[in-house]
Amino acid sequence: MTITPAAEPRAARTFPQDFLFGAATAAYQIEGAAHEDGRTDSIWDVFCRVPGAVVHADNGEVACDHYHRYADDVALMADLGLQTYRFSTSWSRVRPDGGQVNKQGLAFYSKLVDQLLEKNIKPWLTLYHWDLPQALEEKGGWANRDTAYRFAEYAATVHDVLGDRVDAWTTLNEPWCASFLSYIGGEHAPGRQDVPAGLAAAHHLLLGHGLVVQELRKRDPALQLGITLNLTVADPVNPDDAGDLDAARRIDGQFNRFFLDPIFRGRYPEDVLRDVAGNGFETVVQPGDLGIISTPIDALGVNYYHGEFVSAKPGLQETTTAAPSERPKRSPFPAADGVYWHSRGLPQTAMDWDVQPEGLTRLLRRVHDEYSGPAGVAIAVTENGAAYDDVVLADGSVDDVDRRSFLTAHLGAILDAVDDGVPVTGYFYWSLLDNFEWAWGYDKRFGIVRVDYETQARTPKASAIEYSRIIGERAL
Ligand code: IFM
Repeated sequence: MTITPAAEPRAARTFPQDFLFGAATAAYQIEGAAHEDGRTDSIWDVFCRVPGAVVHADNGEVACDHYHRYADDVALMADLGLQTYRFSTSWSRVRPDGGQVNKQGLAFYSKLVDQLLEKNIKPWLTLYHWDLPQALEEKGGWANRDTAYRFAEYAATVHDVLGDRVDAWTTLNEPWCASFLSYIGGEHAPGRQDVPAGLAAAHHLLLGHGLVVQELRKRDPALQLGITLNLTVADPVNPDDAGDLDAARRIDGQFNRFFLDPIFRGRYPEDVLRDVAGNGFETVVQPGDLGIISTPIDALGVNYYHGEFVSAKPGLQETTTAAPSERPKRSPFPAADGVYWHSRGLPQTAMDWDVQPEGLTRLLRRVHDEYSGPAGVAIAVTENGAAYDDVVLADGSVDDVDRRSFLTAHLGAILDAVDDGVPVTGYFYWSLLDNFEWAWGYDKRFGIVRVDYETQARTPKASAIEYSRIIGERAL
């Protein structure tokens, strides 16, 4: 008989002492009450009415009804042990049509923040998660420079009411999506397909970010101010092929450096400027803008879902950010024409996105080494999560094994980066609740908590229970 030695007990990997565990949502995706208490149309309300723009013609009119259920939702967060909650305020609720201040809208966020604080959950507020008032879009939207100034005005209004209780302020969520995907790709609201407009939108979003940082810093130097970017690792299929290397450079340029360079270095990357030449971008950037955009911040939010594996030669799959719309598609960035996505053969989520946790470690290391580290800026992973086709068992539970392993693998990837010296201060799973997944409507479920859209019942999935355990033990 052979005796096999007992397996070594695996040493638990612990998280740094002040590491914050949280979950994230966004106003339009969960609130509902889209036309209640003075709120008026945002670009998403209008986009959802365009035939074919959103799966099943879904919209955010009711969503998760969080506007009415926020107290129960906060109680649920507390039950799970969340230490922080990332949410966004809706511009159309706070200043409907981008105009007068709406006290009822502000009162909602004030009550939400009070509930969070009562439960000892740190509010992490995002000012813009894509829901521009439609009235401002009709004046040119983000392609109009004036929108950046209106954004600073709206931010000041939110700060007037919440500044005494909220420390963590994020200006923008994923400006890449709010500009290139929305104004060039046409896949997100406002659904425009106009290259110069998309480039101008990106610059004006960044300008708005800088103006808000300056305004809030002036009001309260102790605030923790930052921005959240959707960043990626772009790898060439064949690292010895010049065309593939250039494809990876262009994707890295549009997703990462187009936003990181102006914020941390006060300039746009030369190679990307060359890529987009001929679209009037040089006339959009005015003297002094880059100084405003590079106003020092305290926190960089990194949203990571998957990497890109790209080539100059046709691959197996198209970009999976494509919304299932009938409208003609075009690359959401002028310099990405002729870039092809290939499969790495990794497991995929219901979005057809690769599950690639090691990419997060590499990304965090790179961003820390080249940008946030030298600037002394902390990094938090402000979004990371996965949609799966969840199955509800007879007893109503959801044993979402894939999401559980996605979660633990990515938390492990963060610990790998921490071990390499990257000061990661927190993690927000996307998302707390199943919710309105933009052009995909309610078809894609990212939540650790299931939402039954008929009854609005909330059921923590196995991933929520696992996350709760990890938070309690502060270890994997
Ligand atoms: O649902 C979105 C979120 O609004 C922004 N980041 C990506 C998530 C998943 O697609």
